[in-house]
Amino acid sequence: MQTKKKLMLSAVPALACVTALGLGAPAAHAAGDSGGTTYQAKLAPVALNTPSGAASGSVWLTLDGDQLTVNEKVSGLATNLPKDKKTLDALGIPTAFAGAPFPHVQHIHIAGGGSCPTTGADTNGDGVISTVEGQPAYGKIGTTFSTKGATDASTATDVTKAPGGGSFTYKRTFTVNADTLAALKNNTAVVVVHGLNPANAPKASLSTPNSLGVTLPGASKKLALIGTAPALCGKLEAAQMNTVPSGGVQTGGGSTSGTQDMGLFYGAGALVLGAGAVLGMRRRFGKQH
Ligand SMILES: [Cu+2]
Repeated sequence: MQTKKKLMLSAVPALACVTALGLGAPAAHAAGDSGGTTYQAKLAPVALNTPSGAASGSVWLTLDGDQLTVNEKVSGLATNLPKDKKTLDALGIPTAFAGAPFPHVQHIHIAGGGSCPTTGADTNGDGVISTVEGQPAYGKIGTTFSTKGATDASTATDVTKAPGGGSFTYKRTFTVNADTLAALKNNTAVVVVHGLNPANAPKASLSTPNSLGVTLPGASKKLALIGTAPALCGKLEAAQMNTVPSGGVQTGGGSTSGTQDMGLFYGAGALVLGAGAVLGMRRRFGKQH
C-alpha cells in the first residue's frame, strides 16, 4: 500500500513544475480547441485550524463554456481516521469508519467576501474557525468537488463521495452551475478543503460538535468539528495562461488517486491496514489520549 501511494504521488512534482510556465505558449493547445479560461488557487492553511506549513495544495480550473475541469493536489492533511473505539466515539465517528482514509469534503465557496478567514473569524473565541464562522470570508457552497455524482451543494457533506487521505490528487470535469460560474467571473470564488488533522488541530475541535449539524450514518452523536472545519483555503484567480498542467485534461470523468482505498472501505465495510499504517496512525493520534 505504501509503495503504491508513493508511486502515485511521484507524479505530482511533474505536475507542479508546469506552473512555472515560462513556456506558456507552446503548451496552449493542451486546453483544447477553444482554449478555456484558467483559474488557479494556492491552498494555504486556515488560521487557527491548521498550523502554518503543515499542509498545502494547488487547484487549477479550466473553464470551457460550462464545462469545468478541476486539477487539484493537496498534501499534509489528516491521513486516516482513528481506530480505537473510545476516540471514535468521542469524535462522533462510527466504528465502521475506524482507520479509514480521513474524508476531506471540498468546495468552491461563493458569494462571500472572496477571501479566506483570518483569526478574527473565530467569533465564539474557542480557538477554531468553524465552517460557519468562515462564511463571511468565503461565502456559501457553490460547487462540491465530489468524486462521483452531483457536484452542487447536495453532496457538500457526503463523505462517501469525498476524496480522502493526507495527500491526494483530484481531477474531474463536470458542468458547472450558474452561481459558481458567476463567482468565478466576478472574482469571489474560493476553494475550501475541510477536515482537520486531529494530531495538530485546536483542542476545541475534538470536543465541539461541527457547525453544520452533520451526523455520520451510524454515529450516536454529531461529528466533532475536526470533521468539517476548514483546513485549507485559497482564492481562485484567473491565470494568465490557457492551459492546465500536462497530464491534466486527457482523462475524462472523476478520478482521484488516493481514494481507491476509501472506495474499498466504504464498499466492503472493512479496511485492512498494513501493520506499518496502523503504527503510523497510532503515533499520529497518540496526542489525543
Ligand atoms: Cu466548503
